[in-house]
Amino acid sequence: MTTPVVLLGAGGHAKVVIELIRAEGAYEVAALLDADTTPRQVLGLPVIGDDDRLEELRRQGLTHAFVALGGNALRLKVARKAQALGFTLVNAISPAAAVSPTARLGVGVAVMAGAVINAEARVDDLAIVNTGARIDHDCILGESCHVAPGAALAGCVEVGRLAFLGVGTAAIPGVRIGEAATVGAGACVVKDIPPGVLALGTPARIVRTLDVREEQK
Ligand code: JB2
Repeated sequence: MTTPVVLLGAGGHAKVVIELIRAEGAYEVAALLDADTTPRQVLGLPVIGDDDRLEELRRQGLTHAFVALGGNALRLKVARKAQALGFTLVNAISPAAAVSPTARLGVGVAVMAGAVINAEARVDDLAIVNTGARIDHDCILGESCHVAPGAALAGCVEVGRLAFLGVGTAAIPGVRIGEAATVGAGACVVKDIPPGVLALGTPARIVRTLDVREEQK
């Protein structure tokens, strides 16, 4: 018996999440809600409206949701709305990911195929560990952060909430990446990155401070 789940978001990230949920088999996507309500299907599932329909779906008895939006701040905002309406956030963990039994995962977390999460790592609510990302022992991934495909974090790295590490980012043991910081694709982080900055290159250097309104992907 599978539990129906509402998916918030119907873009590229949602496609990946739908297939994760199908592969896991514990949940079944019952409906897609998206800001763009143009009638369409995503992987055979209809978009039935926008987030304003959440309340009605909750009244109809749906209890579980997943926020499949890549933007970190947006994912957090929409998740809070769903939780306030009484939805339980589920995780979407690929059966092809290797998650240590001693790792601790929050709720609303996405872990894509090929990702590795090692011993006693902590992955907070709404984090994305994308395809093939490697998170070594004792790392801490903050709320609604996103570690993009192929990133490699050595042991004890801390990623702040809402931070984004681009494709192929590397980080040496124990470095801390601040809240809402963005590390550009392919950068190598060898010392702490403060909150709210864009850092690029190898070794990663701060390029500028990010505007708080800049949406991170
Ligand atoms: O408030 C919202 C909202 N705002 C935009 N609520 C809901 N339910 N949906 C919202 N959207 C919708 O998010 C847009 O109408 C659009 O359909 C979708 C974003 O789609 P897109 O493909 O641009 O991005 P994504 O968030 O699905 O995926 C991004 O992040 C992933 C992690 C992309 O950068 C992907 O390439 C990446 N893998």
